[in-house]
Amino acid sequence: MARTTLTRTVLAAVSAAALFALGACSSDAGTQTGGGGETNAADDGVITLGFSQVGAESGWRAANTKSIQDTLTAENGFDLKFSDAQQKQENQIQAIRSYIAQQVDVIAFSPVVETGWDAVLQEAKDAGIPVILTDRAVDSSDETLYESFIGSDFVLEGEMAGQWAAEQYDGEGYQAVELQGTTGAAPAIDRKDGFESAIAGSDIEIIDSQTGNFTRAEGKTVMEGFLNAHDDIDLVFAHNDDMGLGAIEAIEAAGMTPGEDIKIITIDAVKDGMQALADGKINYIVECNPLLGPDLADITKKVLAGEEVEKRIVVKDEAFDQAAAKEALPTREY
Ligand code: GYE
Repeated sequence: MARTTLTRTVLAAVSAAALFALGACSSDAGTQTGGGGETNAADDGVITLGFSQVGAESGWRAANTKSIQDTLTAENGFDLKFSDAQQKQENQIQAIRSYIAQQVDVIAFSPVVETGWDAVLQEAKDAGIPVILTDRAVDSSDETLYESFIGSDFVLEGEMAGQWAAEQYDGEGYQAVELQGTTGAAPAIDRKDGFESAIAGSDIEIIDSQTGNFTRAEGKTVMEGFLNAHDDIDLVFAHNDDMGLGAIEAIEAAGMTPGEDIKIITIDAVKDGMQALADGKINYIVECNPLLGPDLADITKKVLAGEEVEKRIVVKDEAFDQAAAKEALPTREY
């Protein structure tokens, strides 16, 4: 996995600046050349990047936004335009169209859902503006619509969660409920698939599964519904920490002990989740690393310098049980 180093950043900035000096006409927000091919940053070497974020739905998202805003700074040669889509695809499409109209140098975004992007990505391509996907994938047959996709392997995350569940609980006849992420989002689709395939050989059975939209509030409400509808829930698989934290509140309100009466497995490993794991309220967390800013900065500079970039950059994730969470917590970055 490529990580930005100071030397590489400086080199990329220098080569990008040389390229701009050769080819670009002047404009405040950067100028396209070549009628649909290359894009150059402005003469001053500042890279204008338009970023359309999913929303502010979770602790993971907050850490991801911070990483992007802390990395794509003026000191690092960026003019970051940032917008929050509040988990709505139409807002993201609007933001991308506005970045195209502003002739930014690069557009980056984390697609709220997988499908429905071809038209707007084609518009960016026609305008000669490269697009970089971060965090979530698009489902498109045309891979030329984006330069690179940086993010975790969500199927693997679901598998890691399911494998641990099967190792720990197979043979107990556990009844599980699943709190899914946002309907149609890559991490919701992939984590569900990964978990299901990993528990397939065990006697763990998923008796109910609904979306909690990756938020703590909806995780709590959906868990309340599960507890009302089912007498015997042994295990919760939540597609992120926040929904698991919402489920903890619902379980406690129902007079049960999370982590004991009902076991909980989540994904993300952000601070609040790790604290609940260390406190014994969650049983296992698969990490999803949100610190994508440095990779985004690195890839952006390479793309603008005309360098080859990898189409897919997979971010590596770990997993934590309760003992590992206690050990890791004091030095966690997010
Ligand atoms: O797991 C969740 C967030 O796309 C990987 O989105 C991301 C997910 C993350 O809301 O907490």
